[in-house]
Amino acid sequence: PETIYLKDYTPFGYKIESVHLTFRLHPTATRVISKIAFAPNPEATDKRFFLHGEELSLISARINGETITPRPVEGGLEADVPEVPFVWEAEVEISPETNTALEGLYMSSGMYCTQCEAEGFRKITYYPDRPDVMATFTVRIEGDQPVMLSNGNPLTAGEGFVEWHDPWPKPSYLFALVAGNLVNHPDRFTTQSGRDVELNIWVRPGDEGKCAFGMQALKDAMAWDEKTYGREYDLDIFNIVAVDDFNMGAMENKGLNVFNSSCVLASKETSTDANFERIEGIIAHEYFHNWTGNRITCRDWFQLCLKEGLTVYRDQMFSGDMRSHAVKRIEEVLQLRARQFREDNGPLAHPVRPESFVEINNFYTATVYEKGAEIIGMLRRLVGDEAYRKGCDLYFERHDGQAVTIEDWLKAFEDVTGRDLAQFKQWYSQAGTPRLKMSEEWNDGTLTLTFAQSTPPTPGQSEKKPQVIPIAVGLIGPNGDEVVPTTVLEMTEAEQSFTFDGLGARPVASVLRDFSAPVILDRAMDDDTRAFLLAHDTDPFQKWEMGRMLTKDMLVAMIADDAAPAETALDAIKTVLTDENLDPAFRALVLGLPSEDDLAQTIFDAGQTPDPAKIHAARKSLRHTLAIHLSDVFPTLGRQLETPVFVPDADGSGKRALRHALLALETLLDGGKAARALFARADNMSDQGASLQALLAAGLGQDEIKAFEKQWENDRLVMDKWFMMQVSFAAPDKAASTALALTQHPDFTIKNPNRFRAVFGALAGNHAGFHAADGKAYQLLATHLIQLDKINPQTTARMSGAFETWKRYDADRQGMIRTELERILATPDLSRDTTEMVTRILS
Ligand code: BAL
Ligand code: ZN
Repeated sequence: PETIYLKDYTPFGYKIESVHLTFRLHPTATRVISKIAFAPNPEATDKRFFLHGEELSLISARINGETITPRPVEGGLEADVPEVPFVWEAEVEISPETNTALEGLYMSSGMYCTQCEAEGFRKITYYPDRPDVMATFTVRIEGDQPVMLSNGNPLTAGEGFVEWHDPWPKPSYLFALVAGNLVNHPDRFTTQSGRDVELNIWVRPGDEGKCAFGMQALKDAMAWDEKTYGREYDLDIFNIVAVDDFNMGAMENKGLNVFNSSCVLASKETSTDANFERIEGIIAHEYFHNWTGNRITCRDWFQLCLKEGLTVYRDQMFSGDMRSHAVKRIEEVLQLRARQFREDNGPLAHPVRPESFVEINNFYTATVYEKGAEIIGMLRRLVGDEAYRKGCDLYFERHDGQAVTIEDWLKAFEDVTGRDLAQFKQWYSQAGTPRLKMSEEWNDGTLTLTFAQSTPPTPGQSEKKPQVIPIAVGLIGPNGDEVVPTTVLEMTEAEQSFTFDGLGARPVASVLRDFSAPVILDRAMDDDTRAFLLAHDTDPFQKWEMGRMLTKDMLVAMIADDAAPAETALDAIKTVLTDENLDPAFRALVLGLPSEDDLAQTIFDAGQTPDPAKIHAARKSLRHTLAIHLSDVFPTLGRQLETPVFVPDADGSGKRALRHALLALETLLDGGKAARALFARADNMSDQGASLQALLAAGLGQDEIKAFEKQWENDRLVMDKWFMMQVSFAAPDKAASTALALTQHPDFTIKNPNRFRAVFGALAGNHAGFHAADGKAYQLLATHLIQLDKINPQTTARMSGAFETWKRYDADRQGMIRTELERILATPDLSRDTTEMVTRILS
């Protein structure tokens, strides 16, 4: 397959004044009639008239009313066109019902829907399907579906047809169409300038009762963007639709956001606290794209982080404002380390702005999204809050209606601050996680902190340059008081020292507060110092980090030489756990142990080969020790944390998170008594799910699993949890057989991405089970990836990332994984998506 390079970018030879589309809906023979007004683009030198098109049957084509015969070429067609403005018309036929890739126009549970980002529009009609071609769209939908939606505002409607007009120029990837038997949950929002906006969440009949939470999140997000960024909504209507079969979480199509139903439908009976939090964040994320992505879009797909990193950063800040910044930041770092650091450490490492790709769908990654968001956070830290807002304002003012680049984004901040951001820009081009080695020196009232930065080689980048690293530091005196509040040290050299003088007694430095940069800090520190910071640090992230380091070191020692858990660490955790001044959500995070995958990476980074079985056993043993160590506080704490009425807010979810963490430990000691009792009386999915998971994690819960299935057999989203939990909590030697048995269940289908991920995402996430020595899990996943590739290449490629860490493990496991990867690669007609991913993983 062809590789596309950032350096080869050239503008399209034609601009589009307007697009008219007519859809005559039919499950296997939808007609799409396009009428597009083109004009030569004076800024372009390449005048080749090439339109993308895939899996289309061309019925007819005309230029200025004259029938023509375009030349079919790889990926589309070419035609000879006038050197003056002209009108292109085409009629094509497509088959939504047989489109299982879920890109372009497809059907999900009898409903027509679209997914065009990144390059799905070319499966709908012939078009310059690239983000730098922006146009206004008018769409007519003809069909007998009760509800037929597209982007923009409704224009007219009549018997068997509707028309929509979107006045805002947009690229084709933001096009959307939905038609089906849908019901709406309506509401309204008045913008700060007084525009009255109709809001709807559209769902399948029966799901109406699961929309209220999402609607509130939408209104909160709309108000937040006005207040925080001065950004207002710009159409008369905003529609959200829930779709069962969807590759991504959701999609920000202009005025018509399409959501994976798992990311919008919420009710206390069916959704956990984590679901509620995620739904709130994703609704906000898609809404925020209206400005960061839609009004200002990307020049080309290499600039994906321009909209995604920024929009993730915006949704993170929104969630922090809605809930707790401290808790949210810890959750963000957990995710970043689990997904992005893992990616950055292996064969799939790539810059936040990649320089080449084969299939752009393979670059919707944690690096582009989450590391992209970290870059925005660092920029803000470096320029300050006020300049950040001014820079954003200038960016919106300067580039509204344009398709732009990272350079344009950074230039706004250079112009506002007078700073040179050339070195900072390396964060976009240099892959890999920087290591920051710190040493300290105390001399007569002066503390000197010396940092050395280095970034390991990544594919295609052997040499790395020093980056700009904002290091937030505070100092804590020996009595536990903060003697120097947070200050941001700006590191720009390979090695650099910073001094703090005029200090009375030697303080303890709290370094990388709020996780001020996405780096790995390497700092020698004993358990007592960590316990001291865990008790006294004013920075919640660092406070948590100290607990995390204590437990991680304890686990690594247990794995390496069967060491007994350290009392200092156990006591320090217990002190935090019982500190009523601390937020229960925070305490729950301190109680959470590093994942087995995280431990495997840590052991590998230390130059050893991780043994998945040993890691699993050590973690299990520590959980048991912790349970005993904390058993005397279970009853009191349990009572304090009761939430008689379920409210999915920060307070309620925090209390439940801690109660559930304690329950999981208690279940290791009481034979499942407390968990069964909670399962029996639970009136919400958080309690029901957590009690079931506690039982499964203790090797119990078989009756409850059956009861759960009976209760929820008709709810697809809850059944996804049922599939997932059994695989996630299966014992290492049973994970593959459990997954295999579940694929035989009548409700298992590989066509639904949520269901496939429920089983195989869980298998890949069950570290000891996935890496069981017999290699059965590797084989099972590979076999299903080969099957899925024929149906849905995008999800197949994404899931193949389960193998990205293969070089961490011993020769036997590496050999077995290599065999499976080569088996996938040898599959005839393997998709471009999967071919690229597996090739990169193997390289
Ligand atoms: N643009 C793809 C889905 C999302 O990031 O919002
Ligand atoms: Zn996004």
